Amino acid sequence: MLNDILSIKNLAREEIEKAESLKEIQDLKVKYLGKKGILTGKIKSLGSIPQEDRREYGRILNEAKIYIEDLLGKYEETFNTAELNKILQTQRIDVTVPGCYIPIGRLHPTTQVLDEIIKIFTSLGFNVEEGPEIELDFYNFEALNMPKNHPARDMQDTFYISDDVVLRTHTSSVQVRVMQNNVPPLRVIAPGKVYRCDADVTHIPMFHQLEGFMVDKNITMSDLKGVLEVFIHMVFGVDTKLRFRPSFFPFTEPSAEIDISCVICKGAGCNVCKNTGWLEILGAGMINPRVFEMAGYDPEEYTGFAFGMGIERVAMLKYGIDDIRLFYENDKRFLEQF
Ligand code: 2NL
Repeated sequence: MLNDILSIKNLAREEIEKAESLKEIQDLKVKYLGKKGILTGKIKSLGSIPQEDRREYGRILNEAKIYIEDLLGKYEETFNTAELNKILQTQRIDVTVPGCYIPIGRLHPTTQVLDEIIKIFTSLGFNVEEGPEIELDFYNFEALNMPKNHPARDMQDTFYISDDVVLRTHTSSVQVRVMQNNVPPLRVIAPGKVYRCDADVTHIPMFHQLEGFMVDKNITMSDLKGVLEVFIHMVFGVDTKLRFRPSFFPFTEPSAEIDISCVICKGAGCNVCKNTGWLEILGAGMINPRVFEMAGYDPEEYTGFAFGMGIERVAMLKYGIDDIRLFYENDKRFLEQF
Protein backbone atom coordinates (compact mmCIF):
# COMPACT_ATOMS: atom_id res chain seq x y z
CA MET A 1 0.00 0.00 0.00
CA LEU A 2 2.61 2.52 1.03
CA ASN A 3 4.70 1.53 -1.95
CA ASP A 4 1.70 2.24 -4.15
CA ILE A 5 1.50 5.82 -2.85
CA LEU A 6 5.22 6.29 -3.20
CA SER A 7 5.16 5.20 -6.85
CA ILE A 8 2.17 7.45 -7.58
CA LYS A 9 4.09 10.36 -6.06
CA ASN A 10 7.20 9.59 -8.11
CA LEU A 11 5.27 9.10 -11.31
CA ALA A 12 3.45 12.37 -10.74
CA ARG A 13 6.73 14.20 -10.13
CA GLU A 14 8.31 12.73 -13.27
CA GLU A 15 5.33 13.67 -15.40
CA ILE A 16 5.07 17.16 -13.98
CA GLU A 17 8.76 17.82 -14.56
CA LYS A 18 8.44 16.65 -18.18
CA ALA A 19 5.43 18.87 -18.92
CA GLU A 20 5.98 21.50 -21.56
CA SER A 21 2.87 23.66 -21.31
CA LEU A 22 0.24 24.99 -18.97
CA LYS A 23 -2.27 22.74 -20.68
CA GLU A 24 -0.23 19.64 -19.80
CA ILE A 25 -0.03 20.75 -16.15
CA GLN A 26 -3.79 21.24 -16.06
CA ASP A 27 -4.30 17.78 -17.54
CA LEU A 28 -1.99 16.27 -14.92
CA LYS A 29 -3.95 17.99 -12.17
CA VAL A 30 -7.07 16.25 -13.41
CA LYS A 31 -5.21 12.95 -13.80
CA TYR A 32 -3.99 12.87 -10.19
CA LEU A 33 -6.24 15.13 -8.16
CA GLY A 34 -9.44 15.36 -10.20
CA LYS A 35 -12.73 13.71 -9.13
CA LYS A 36 -11.69 10.48 -10.83
CA GLY A 37 -7.97 11.11 -10.30
CA ILE A 38 -5.47 8.41 -9.27
CA LEU A 39 -4.74 9.89 -5.85
CA THR A 40 -8.38 10.77 -5.26
CA GLY A 41 -9.18 7.09 -5.85
CA LYS A 42 -6.77 6.12 -3.11
CA ILE A 43 -8.28 8.63 -0.69
CA LYS A 44 -11.75 7.24 -1.45
CA SER A 45 -10.62 3.71 -0.71
CA LEU A 46 -9.39 4.75 2.75
CA GLY A 47 -12.49 3.17 4.25
CA SER A 48 -11.38 -0.35 3.31
CA ILE A 49 -8.08 0.02 5.21
CA PRO A 50 -7.96 -1.78 8.57
CA GLN A 51 -8.78 0.56 11.45
CA GLU A 52 -5.31 0.40 13.07
CA ASP A 53 -3.47 1.39 9.82
CA ARG A 54 -5.95 3.96 8.62
CA ARG A 55 -4.58 6.93 10.54
CA GLU A 56 -0.98 6.45 9.36
CA TYR A 57 -2.12 5.63 5.85
CA GLY A 58 -4.30 8.73 5.71
CA ARG A 59 -1.46 10.94 6.86
CA ILE A 60 0.86 9.65 4.10
CA LEU A 61 -1.87 10.03 1.47
CA ASN A 62 -2.47 13.61 2.58
CA GLU A 63 1.26 14.33 2.45
CA ALA A 64 1.42 12.96 -1.10
CA LYS A 65 -1.59 15.07 -2.08
CA ILE A 66 -0.01 18.26 -0.70
CA TYR A 67 3.27 17.39 -2.40
CA ILE A 68 1.65 16.95 -5.83
CA GLU A 69 -0.53 20.05 -5.34
CA ASP A 70 2.50 22.18 -4.48
CA LEU A 71 4.51 20.88 -7.39
CA LEU A 72 1.62 21.46 -9.81
CA GLY A 73 1.14 24.96 -8.40
CA LYS A 74 4.81 25.81 -8.86
CA TYR A 75 4.84 24.65 -12.48
CA GLU A 76 1.55 26.29 -13.18
CA GLU A 77 2.95 29.62 -12.09
CA THR A 78 6.11 29.16 -14.16
CA PHE A 79 4.12 28.42 -17.30
CA ASN A 80 1.71 31.28 -16.57
CA THR A 81 4.56 33.76 -16.36
CA ALA A 82 6.18 32.35 -19.50
CA GLU A 83 2.94 32.59 -21.44
CA LEU A 84 2.32 36.15 -20.24
CA ASN A 85 5.83 37.17 -21.27
CA LYS A 86 5.26 35.62 -24.69
CA ILE A 87 2.05 37.66 -25.12
CA LEU A 88 3.79 40.81 -23.96
CA GLN A 89 6.59 40.20 -26.46
CA THR A 90 4.45 39.39 -29.49
CA GLN A 91 1.45 41.65 -28.90
CA ARG A 92 3.21 44.70 -27.58
CA ILE A 93 1.53 47.96 -28.61
CA ASP A 94 3.92 50.54 -29.99
CA VAL A 95 2.27 53.81 -29.02
CA THR A 96 4.78 55.75 -31.15
CA VAL A 97 3.59 54.20 -34.45
CA PRO A 98 1.84 56.95 -36.48
CA GLY A 99 -1.96 56.57 -36.52
CA CYS A 100 -4.06 55.75 -39.59
CA TYR A 101 -5.01 58.82 -41.65
CA ILE A 102 -8.79 59.17 -41.78
CA PRO A 103 -9.63 61.80 -44.39
CA ILE A 104 -12.31 64.27 -43.27
CA GLY A 105 -15.11 64.95 -45.76
CA ARG A 106 -16.12 68.45 -46.77
CA LEU A 107 -18.93 70.25 -48.53
CA HIS A 108 -18.98 70.12 -52.34
CA PRO A 109 -17.85 73.42 -53.92
CA THR A 110 -21.34 73.90 -55.40
CA THR A 111 -22.87 73.53 -51.94
CA GLN A 112 -20.32 75.93 -50.44
CA VAL A 113 -21.10 78.63 -53.02
CA LEU A 114 -24.85 78.00 -52.78
CA ASP A 115 -24.73 78.30 -48.97
CA GLU A 116 -22.76 81.55 -49.23
CA ILE A 117 -25.24 83.08 -51.71
CA ILE A 118 -28.25 81.97 -49.65
CA LYS A 119 -26.69 83.58 -46.56
CA ILE A 120 -26.25 86.88 -48.40
CA PHE A 121 -29.85 87.03 -49.62
CA THR A 122 -31.36 85.94 -46.32
CA SER A 123 -29.34 88.73 -44.66
CA LEU A 124 -31.08 91.12 -47.11
CA GLY A 125 -34.50 89.85 -45.96
CA PHE A 126 -35.20 87.23 -48.66
CA ASN A 127 -36.96 83.98 -47.69
CA VAL A 128 -35.82 80.64 -49.11
CA GLU A 129 -38.45 78.56 -50.93
CA GLU A 130 -38.21 75.14 -52.55
CA GLY A 131 -40.38 73.23 -54.98
CA PRO A 132 -40.57 70.04 -57.06
CA GLU A 133 -37.86 69.09 -59.59
CA ILE A 134 -40.48 67.18 -61.60
CA GLU A 135 -42.75 70.00 -62.62
CA LEU A 136 -45.92 70.69 -64.57
CA ASP A 137 -45.43 72.32 -67.96
CA PHE A 138 -47.72 75.05 -66.65
CA TYR A 139 -45.35 76.21 -63.89
CA ASN A 140 -42.17 75.71 -65.89
CA PHE A 141 -43.36 77.42 -69.12
CA GLU A 142 -46.97 78.48 -69.43
CA ALA A 143 -47.13 80.71 -66.33
CA LEU A 144 -43.81 82.31 -67.33
CA ASN A 145 -45.20 83.62 -70.57
CA MET A 146 -43.95 80.72 -72.68
CA PRO A 147 -47.05 79.11 -74.23
CA LYS A 148 -46.76 75.89 -76.27
CA ASN A 149 -44.90 76.47 -79.55
CA HIS A 150 -43.32 79.62 -78.11
CA PRO A 151 -39.85 79.91 -79.69
CA ALA A 152 -38.24 80.52 -76.27
CA ARG A 153 -38.98 76.91 -75.34
CA ASP A 154 -36.35 75.83 -77.87
CA MET A 155 -33.68 77.81 -76.01
CA GLN A 156 -34.01 75.33 -73.17
CA ASP A 157 -33.45 71.73 -74.11
CA THR A 158 -36.17 70.25 -71.94
CA PHE A 159 -36.38 66.70 -70.57
CA TYR A 160 -40.03 65.76 -71.08
CA ILE A 161 -41.60 63.13 -68.81
CA SER A 162 -44.95 63.36 -70.55
CA ASP A 163 -46.79 65.96 -72.65
CA ASP A 164 -47.38 68.21 -69.66
CA VAL A 165 -44.74 67.05 -67.14
CA VAL A 166 -41.06 68.09 -67.37
CA LEU A 167 -37.86 68.14 -65.34
CA ARG A 168 -37.79 71.83 -64.41
CA THR A 169 -35.41 73.85 -66.60
CA HIS A 170 -35.19 76.68 -64.05
CA THR A 171 -36.40 77.37 -60.53
CA SER A 172 -38.75 80.13 -61.71
CA SER A 173 -41.44 77.47 -61.39
CA VAL A 174 -41.02 77.64 -57.60
CA GLN A 175 -41.51 81.40 -57.66
CA VAL A 176 -44.72 81.11 -59.68
CA ARG A 177 -46.05 78.73 -57.02
CA VAL A 178 -44.99 81.17 -54.26
CA MET A 179 -46.79 84.06 -56.00
CA GLN A 180 -49.96 82.00 -56.43
CA ASN A 181 -50.05 81.17 -52.70
CA ASN A 182 -48.99 84.50 -51.16
CA VAL A 183 -49.73 88.20 -51.34
CA PRO A 184 -47.03 90.91 -51.75
CA PRO A 185 -44.79 92.26 -50.39
CA LEU A 186 -42.59 89.26 -51.24
CA ARG A 187 -38.84 88.75 -51.17
CA VAL A 188 -37.99 85.18 -52.11
CA ILE A 189 -35.08 83.16 -53.42
CA ALA A 190 -35.48 79.70 -54.96
CA PRO A 191 -32.28 77.62 -55.03
CA GLY A 192 -32.13 74.08 -56.41
CA LYS A 193 -31.32 71.54 -59.10
CA VAL A 194 -32.43 72.17 -62.67
CA TYR A 195 -32.18 69.99 -65.78
CA ARG A 196 -31.37 70.65 -69.42
CA CYS A 197 -30.53 68.20 -72.17
CA ASP A 198 -27.14 69.66 -72.97
CA ALA A 199 -23.50 68.69 -72.36
CA ASP A 200 -20.15 70.38 -73.15
CA VAL A 201 -17.43 72.36 -71.32
CA THR A 202 -19.92 74.92 -70.05
CA HIS A 203 -23.11 72.78 -69.90
CA ILE A 204 -24.13 69.69 -67.93
CA PRO A 205 -27.58 68.03 -67.83
CA MET A 206 -28.10 68.78 -64.12
CA PHE A 207 -26.87 71.96 -62.51
CA HIS A 208 -27.89 74.33 -59.75
CA GLN A 209 -29.67 77.60 -60.07
CA LEU A 210 -30.70 80.32 -57.74
CA GLU A 211 -33.45 82.65 -58.75
CA GLY A 212 -34.86 85.48 -56.74
CA PHE A 213 -37.59 88.02 -56.93
CA MET A 214 -39.05 90.95 -55.09
CA VAL A 215 -42.65 92.07 -55.55
CA ASP A 216 -44.36 95.05 -53.98
CA LYS A 217 -45.91 98.38 -54.87
CA ASN A 218 -43.41 100.68 -56.61
CA ILE A 219 -40.52 98.27 -57.06
CA THR A 220 -38.24 99.65 -59.77
CA MET A 221 -35.15 98.76 -61.75
CA SER A 222 -33.13 100.79 -59.20
CA ASP A 223 -34.11 98.27 -56.52
CA LEU A 224 -32.85 95.48 -58.80
CA LYS A 225 -29.56 97.28 -59.38
CA GLY A 226 -29.08 98.01 -55.69
CA VAL A 227 -29.75 94.44 -54.54
CA LEU A 228 -27.55 92.88 -57.22
CA GLU A 229 -24.69 95.30 -56.55
CA VAL A 230 -24.69 94.49 -52.83
CA PHE A 231 -24.81 90.78 -53.67
CA ILE A 232 -21.92 90.94 -56.19
CA HIS A 233 -19.80 93.01 -53.84
CA MET A 234 -20.34 90.46 -51.06
CA VAL A 235 -19.34 87.49 -53.25
CA PHE A 236 -16.54 89.00 -55.36
CA GLY A 237 -15.39 92.02 -53.33
CA VAL A 238 -16.38 95.69 -53.26
CA ASP A 239 -14.02 96.64 -56.11
CA THR A 240 -16.00 94.50 -58.58
CA LYS A 241 -17.79 96.58 -61.24
CA LEU A 242 -21.22 95.70 -62.69
CA ARG A 243 -22.47 96.22 -66.23
CA PHE A 244 -26.12 95.86 -67.30
CA ARG A 245 -26.64 94.85 -70.96
CA PRO A 246 -30.09 94.82 -72.60
CA SER A 247 -31.33 91.27 -73.19
CA PHE A 248 -34.49 89.24 -73.61
CA PHE A 249 -36.40 86.78 -71.41
CA PRO A 250 -40.09 86.01 -71.97
CA PHE A 251 -40.79 86.42 -68.22
CA THR A 252 -39.23 89.87 -67.76
CA GLU A 253 -39.62 93.22 -69.52
CA PRO A 254 -37.26 94.98 -69.74
CA SER A 255 -34.57 92.29 -69.38
CA ALA A 256 -30.86 92.57 -68.78
CA GLU A 257 -27.78 90.43 -68.57
CA ILE A 258 -25.34 91.48 -65.89
CA ASP A 259 -21.57 91.29 -66.31
CA ILE A 260 -18.94 91.78 -63.63
CA SER A 261 -15.42 93.09 -64.17
CA CYS A 262 -13.16 90.07 -64.69
CA VAL A 263 -12.18 88.56 -61.33
CA ILE A 264 -8.87 87.33 -62.79
CA CYS A 265 -7.49 90.39 -64.65
CA LYS A 266 -9.69 93.04 -62.96
CA GLY A 267 -10.83 94.24 -66.37
CA ALA A 268 -7.44 94.47 -68.14
CA GLY A 269 -8.18 91.50 -70.41
CA CYS A 270 -7.15 87.84 -70.08
CA ASN A 271 -8.14 84.44 -71.48
CA VAL A 272 -10.85 83.86 -68.82
CA CYS A 273 -12.78 86.96 -69.98
CA LYS A 274 -11.61 86.43 -73.58
CA ASN A 275 -9.94 89.85 -73.47
CA THR A 276 -13.24 91.67 -72.91
CA GLY A 277 -12.54 92.50 -69.24
CA TRP A 278 -16.11 91.33 -68.40
CA LEU A 279 -17.74 88.08 -67.26
CA GLU A 280 -21.45 87.34 -67.64
CA ILE A 281 -22.91 86.22 -64.33
CA LEU A 282 -26.65 86.92 -64.05
CA GLY A 283 -29.85 87.36 -65.97
CA ALA A 284 -32.53 89.68 -64.60
CA GLY A 285 -35.34 92.07 -65.35
CA MET A 286 -38.65 93.56 -64.30
CA ILE A 287 -41.31 90.86 -64.03
CA ASN A 288 -43.48 90.78 -67.15
CA PRO A 289 -47.08 91.97 -66.45
CA ARG A 290 -48.34 88.83 -68.22
CA VAL A 291 -46.57 86.71 -65.54
CA PHE A 292 -48.33 88.73 -62.80
CA GLU A 293 -51.70 88.19 -64.49
CA MET A 294 -51.18 84.41 -64.61
CA ALA A 295 -50.19 84.40 -60.92
CA GLY A 296 -53.37 86.30 -60.09
CA TYR A 297 -51.76 89.69 -59.32
CA ASP A 298 -52.93 93.02 -60.72
CA PRO A 299 -49.98 94.40 -62.77
CA GLU A 300 -51.38 97.92 -62.24
CA GLU A 301 -50.98 97.48 -58.49
CA TYR A 302 -47.71 95.57 -58.23
CA THR A 303 -44.32 95.62 -59.89
CA GLY A 304 -41.26 93.49 -59.19
CA PHE A 305 -37.85 92.41 -60.30
CA ALA A 306 -36.46 88.92 -60.78
CA PHE A 307 -33.05 87.44 -61.45
CA GLY A 308 -31.45 84.08 -62.01
CA MET A 309 -27.96 82.63 -61.94
CA GLY A 310 -26.21 79.30 -62.40
CA ILE A 311 -24.40 78.30 -59.20
CA GLU A 312 -21.70 76.24 -60.91
CA ARG A 313 -21.01 79.22 -63.14
CA VAL A 314 -20.59 81.50 -60.12
CA ALA A 315 -18.25 78.89 -58.56
CA MET A 316 -16.26 78.68 -61.83
CA LEU A 317 -15.78 82.45 -61.91
CA LYS A 318 -15.00 82.63 -58.20
CA TYR A 319 -12.36 79.89 -58.32
CA GLY A 320 -11.15 80.24 -61.93
CA ILE A 321 -12.41 76.79 -63.07
CA ASP A 322 -12.59 76.39 -66.86
CA ASP A 323 -14.58 73.14 -67.23
CA ILE A 324 -18.00 72.71 -65.56
CA ARG A 325 -17.81 68.91 -65.87
CA LEU A 326 -15.11 68.80 -63.17
CA PHE A 327 -17.82 69.45 -60.56
CA TYR A 328 -19.47 66.08 -61.09
CA GLU A 329 -16.60 63.74 -61.98
CA ASN A 330 -15.98 63.01 -58.26
CA ASP A 331 -12.23 63.37 -58.69
CA LYS A 332 -10.98 63.90 -55.13
CA ARG A 333 -7.92 65.81 -56.37
CA PHE A 334 -10.34 68.45 -57.68
CA LEU A 335 -12.83 68.38 -54.79
CA GLU A 336 -10.14 68.50 -52.08
CA GLN A 337 -9.04 71.96 -53.22
CA PHE A 338 -12.16 73.59 -51.79
C1 2NL B 1 -30.56 83.44 -66.18
C2 2NL B 1 -31.74 84.30 -66.22
C3 2NL B 1 -33.66 84.92 -65.02
C4 2NL B 1 -35.77 85.30 -64.01
C5 2NL B 1 -34.67 84.50 -64.22
C6 2NL B 1 -38.06 85.17 -63.14
C7 2NL B 1 -38.92 84.48 -62.31
C8 2NL B 1 -40.21 84.86 -62.24
C9 2NL B 1 -40.67 85.89 -62.97
C10 2NL B 1 -39.80 86.53 -63.77
CL1 2NL B 1 -41.26 84.00 -61.24
N1 2NL B 1 -38.51 86.18 -63.85
N2 2NL B 1 -36.77 84.79 -63.20
C11 2NL B 1 -35.84 86.54 -64.56
C12 2NL B 1 -34.80 86.95 -65.39
C13 2NL B 1 -33.69 86.15 -65.62
O1 2NL B 1 -32.62 84.06 -65.18
O2 2NL B 1 -29.62 83.66 -66.91
N3 2NL B 1 -30.55 82.43 -65.34
C14 2NL B 1 -29.45 81.55 -65.22
